[in-house]
Amino acid sequence: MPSNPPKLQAAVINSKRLQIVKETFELKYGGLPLFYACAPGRVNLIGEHIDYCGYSVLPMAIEQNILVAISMNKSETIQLTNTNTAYEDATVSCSGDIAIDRANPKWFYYFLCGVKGIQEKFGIPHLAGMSCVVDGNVPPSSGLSSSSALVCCAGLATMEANKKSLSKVALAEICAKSERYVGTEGGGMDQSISFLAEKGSAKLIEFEPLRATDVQLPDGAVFVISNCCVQMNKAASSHYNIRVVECRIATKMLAHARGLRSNGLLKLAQVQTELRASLEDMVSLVDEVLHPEPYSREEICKVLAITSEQFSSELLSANTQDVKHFKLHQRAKHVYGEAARVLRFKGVCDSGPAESIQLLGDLMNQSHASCRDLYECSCPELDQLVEICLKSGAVGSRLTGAGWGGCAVSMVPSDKVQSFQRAVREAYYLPDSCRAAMEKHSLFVSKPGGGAAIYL
Ligand code: ADP
Ligand code: NG1
Repeated sequence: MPSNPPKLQAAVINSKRLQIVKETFELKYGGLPLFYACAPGRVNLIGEHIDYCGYSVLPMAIEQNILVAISMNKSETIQLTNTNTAYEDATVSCSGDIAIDRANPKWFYYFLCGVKGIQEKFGIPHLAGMSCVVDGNVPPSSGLSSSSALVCCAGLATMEANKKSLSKVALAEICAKSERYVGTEGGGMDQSISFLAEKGSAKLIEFEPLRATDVQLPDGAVFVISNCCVQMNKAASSHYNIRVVECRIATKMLAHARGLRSNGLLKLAQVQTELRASLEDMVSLVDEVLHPEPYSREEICKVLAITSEQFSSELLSANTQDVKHFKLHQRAKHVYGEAARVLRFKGVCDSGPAESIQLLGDLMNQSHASCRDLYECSCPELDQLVEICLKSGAVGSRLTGAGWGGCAVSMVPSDKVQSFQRAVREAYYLPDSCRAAMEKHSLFVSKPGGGAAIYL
């Protein structure tokens, strides 16, 4: 039976935070909110940059979340104010189609993505007006999915305000699709875990069809998140979409080399399915078919027998039109290898051998090396932080989320957590005044949290 997001008592929200949101709401709109929507960020334990290739990932929700206080209004507008004054107020008409300008990403466009997803799902021409206060404590642009938590919160709030009902799976799929309106062609991991998370358990998230399966993490170790303090705003750069596009082109090239009709194939997982091959076979196929030197457009068009115009319109995104070279071998090799590591990680958690912690740590370390060397989505600060985490007692450490900045996640034996945090603080944060100022919110233990909910 598909389940809907729970409706809980607002009293369970941290009282100081609830008070601030309530007071901001009263001050701004002159009344009390009718309900709250809350959606968590996440940390991905393993399975990076493979969701948009069709492969399973293994995240858990974190305690940090986006909380929105809402009441309906009769002004046919969505009014948004943020407890963090760095995010400016916005008022947007909701009596027609919601418009999102991807060329100029603003914070409230993420909120509008969630609104638009619900509008489209139910074909609602005149949405209920909403007055909202947004409050978030997920570090932004740090690989912990602050943007998706905001999209999911908005989707949930819009559903409730317009008296609609949807399962958590449907909400996750709608929000994954609608976040793409800001321009990043994400895979759906973040919105899925934000809705489907359950306290106490990490999840294996599988796609098409979307499902979440509990993964019991081993006793005796905890996951510690550390932020390298370099932010990477995905919508304002093209790093992310370049990788999506490289994987799409690699899909076409592998399908072509194996004589598959490649028309409907856009994801690396689809090539594996068509060939009925193992992930290990796919890694060998990449080595056999694709060369490590970057491919030019001309070479790709020649192999695939397509025009440059077809290449631009069918394979590239709006913000990758000027890219000249594509590293297909390295990207595809990472994807197939990482997909195999996710399955091994789940297998170790399920069978729980005595040496689980070391095995999981090894897989995390291999994942980081692959992200750094093949997928090139790390950065010097993140690599330095991962090294420090390993020297400070972690059995495994890797970048988490999109990368190019943001957070590392480390697996640390429970009895070493305090000495680990002390050592990382001394080696990474204290020597730099900017990092030292951010340390309080940048280095913390994370346990699997619950999913998005409405609070009354
Ligand atoms: P992430 O990995 O955190 O999802 P993104 O770069 O994709 O990183 O998204 C970060 C963007 O999400 C921010 O630039 C901002 O527009 C929006 N955002 C995140 N947290 C908040 C918040 N508390 N309030 C308003 N907008 C937020
Ligand atoms: P973050 O780190 O939250 O920006 C992004 C994508 C995910 C996934 C990871 C990399 C979005 C909304 N999120 O997450 O789908 O591809 O990168 O594994 O695009």
